[in-house]
Amino acid sequence: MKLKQVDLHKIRIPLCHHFETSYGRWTSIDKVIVKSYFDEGIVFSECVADPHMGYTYETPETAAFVLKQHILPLLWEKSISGPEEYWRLVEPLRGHPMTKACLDNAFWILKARLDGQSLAAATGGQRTTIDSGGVSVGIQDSEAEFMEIVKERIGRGARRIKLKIKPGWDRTPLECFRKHWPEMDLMVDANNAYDYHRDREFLTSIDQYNLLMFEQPLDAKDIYYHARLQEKIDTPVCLDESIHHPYHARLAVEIKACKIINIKQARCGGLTPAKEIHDIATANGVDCWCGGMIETGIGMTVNTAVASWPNMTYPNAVYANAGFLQEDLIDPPTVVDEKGQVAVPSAAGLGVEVNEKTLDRFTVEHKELRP
Ligand code: OSB
Ligand code: MG
Repeated sequence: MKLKQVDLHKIRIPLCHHFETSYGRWTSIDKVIVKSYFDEGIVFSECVADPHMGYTYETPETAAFVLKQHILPLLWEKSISGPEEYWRLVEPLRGHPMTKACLDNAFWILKARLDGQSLAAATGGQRTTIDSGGVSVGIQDSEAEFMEIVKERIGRGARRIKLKIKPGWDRTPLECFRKHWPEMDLMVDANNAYDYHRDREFLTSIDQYNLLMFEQPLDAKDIYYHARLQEKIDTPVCLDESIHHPYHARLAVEIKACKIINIKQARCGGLTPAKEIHDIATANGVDCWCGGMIETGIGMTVNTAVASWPNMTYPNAVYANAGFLQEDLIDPPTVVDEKGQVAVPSAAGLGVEVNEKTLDRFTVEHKELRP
């Protein structure tokens, strides 16, 4: 496989409704869609880093820079056997997993297409449908707005609800939710907003809410204090931001920092390292599920392949973008059926088409990179 050209489409797609986490509010998504021209054909992939610098230090701008200056110079005019060789070439470059992921995934998509396999099958997937967990419920301005949005989600068939929380917006939504839905599957994601010492009272009182998991309560740099917390609570701690390399997964399982890992292939560097993390978790009795970054259907379809892997035990952040993004870029769109499931694409390669006219309409900046 040889790369001849890479086009970077910086896109902005408005959201139908704002989305807020502990580190920022979105009214649109800003991503880089990567169009890779190989000798063997064209592949689309997505860099899911967002501009906030709150989830990670990577942004669409750093992705464009690192691809041009550091990653592509290692690849131009080289014959590369596939994703594993790509990963060996870029792994020594420090950091920037979301940027590395867009080409790791491009190599996987191309390999799957050339082998006549779906991306799911090519990466070890074993399911034809996956459980959709729906979009998470962001931080709201009031209890009334919170109730309205939760009722709407449940009305549309959500089977589990994921709430974004932060200090000052935690007991309010949790108590409100549990008063109305005492039994429903519920989980929370703090996006590292709590401090083990400062917030110990809230953190150690979490079991009373009967949650499926408490996702990334503490700092993104931390694994140790998550282990101290997990020791004190029955609610499974789920790590997201802390796990961005297989090394972190090994460390986390060894010191029992979590019972669950949210596998976001992009946060880990792409499908190659994500698969390694999945296998480390499986071997150590740690459950997984597939999270998302509010991406377009291109990134989300790669996530659908991840969600088809054997140890993905909870509903995944794979859902219909219709009604959430003003428009999506793929055809056919992702659809959730009446059982709350999404079909894993079975066609060779990514398994969906990218609508290039729509891509061009939402492109705010376009760069062509060549050797
Ligand atoms: O931490 O999981 C996260 C969205 C953007 C950035 C980070 C996260 C999220 C989500 C959304 O939680 C997951 C979803 O699409 O429901
Ligand atoms: Mg998270």
